[in-house]
Amino acid sequence: MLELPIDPEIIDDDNARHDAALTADYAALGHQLARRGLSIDAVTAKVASFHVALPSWGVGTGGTRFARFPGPGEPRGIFEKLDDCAVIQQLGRATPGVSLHFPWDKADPAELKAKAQGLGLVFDAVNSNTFQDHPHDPKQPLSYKFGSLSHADAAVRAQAVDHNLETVEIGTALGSTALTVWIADGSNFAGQSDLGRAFDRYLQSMKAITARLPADWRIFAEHKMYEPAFYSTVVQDWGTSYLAATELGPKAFCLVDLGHHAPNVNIEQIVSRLIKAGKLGGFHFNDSRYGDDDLDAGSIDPFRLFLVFNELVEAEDRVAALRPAHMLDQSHNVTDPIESLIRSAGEVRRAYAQALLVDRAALHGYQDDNDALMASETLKQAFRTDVEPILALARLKAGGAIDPIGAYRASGYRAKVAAERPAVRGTGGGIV
Ligand SMILES: [Mn+2]
Repeated sequence: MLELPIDPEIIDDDNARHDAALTADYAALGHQLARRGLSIDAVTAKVASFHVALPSWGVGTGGTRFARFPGPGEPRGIFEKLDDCAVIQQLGRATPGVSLHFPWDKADPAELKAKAQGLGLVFDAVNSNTFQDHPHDPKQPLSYKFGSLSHADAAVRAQAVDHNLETVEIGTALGSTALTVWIADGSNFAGQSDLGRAFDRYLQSMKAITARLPADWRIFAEHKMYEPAFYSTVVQDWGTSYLAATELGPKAFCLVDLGHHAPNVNIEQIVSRLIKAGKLGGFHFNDSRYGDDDLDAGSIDPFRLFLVFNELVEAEDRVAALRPAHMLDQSHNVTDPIESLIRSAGEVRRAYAQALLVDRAALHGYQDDNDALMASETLKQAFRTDVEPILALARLKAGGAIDPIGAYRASGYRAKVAAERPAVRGTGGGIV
């Protein structure tokens, strides 16, 4: 039986206040889309079936290199993190999956599974962690200070490989079918590391992991341009990620974290290339202004998010094998993480809904006629459409809230958990 964290009456009461306005707005948008030859109900059905996984580490307050300012009622362990994830899912209905991170989220898999089931949650891709030391993990006594899967010392590499295999083993017990690997390996000084040999060692380690993956599993290589290494990073861009995924074979794919590129890089073109190569594994959605800022999805540049989804929708019906994993990867410093994650999941769905509105036949015609202005205008027409009634109705029909952040605030959940969860030092969290 489901035991959801928010009293359904609170959601019903809040929905009742917005219901008439939503009905009117949905009808008006329906008329507008019908004039453009689109069925609003068909778009709503597609949006309702679109899910994006929550990062377990996202429900705690993150931090910067300088400080972390904890918020009230932070989850003290994975079971409380799952409670918070269930709030996000109950209100927004876009996030039934949770992506766990090990060893941060280590617990008895049977208990984790039972807890998730009781909250109506499932487990998405699992993440390994060899980017920090784990002094309390007897299986990881060696330091990752100078790398993990590409470390010069074979013993450290073996430890990192074993940690990834253990993560897969736990994930298998939880029902996950994908492993995301991000390594912090790299160098801070020219000459510190042999660029070629470091990559060869990474490939060798990833081959050892991939060879032991269960039949139905995929492995995602996540690239990131810099940080914590500032001179060179072993898996620094999509080209290196693609090289690795190609060499590792059919189970290996590239994961695109929107924040892991140089400013102004054309990420939607990278997405297009990876689709073409059959190597797009999934996404970590977030937003950034300068680097790996891990801001809420769509909060700085919603147009870029839309353009990424434009590529996905363009390929949706054309590429049968395309099934990217959608995950959020954010760090929250000045907002309630539950509110930020509700909003981000909504923004990702918004970008998808807008991309579904693009008149593709018209767009292709303008492209073929070299009509740059009208091609651009075709995209802009879809992006300018306020699809909020579609998002709200998809939430409502699935049992969620028309105004999820308003309902969350009305529920008093944060104050309740602040009383139940006294602050502790050093809760697991991070930026990945
Ligand atoms: Mn990431």
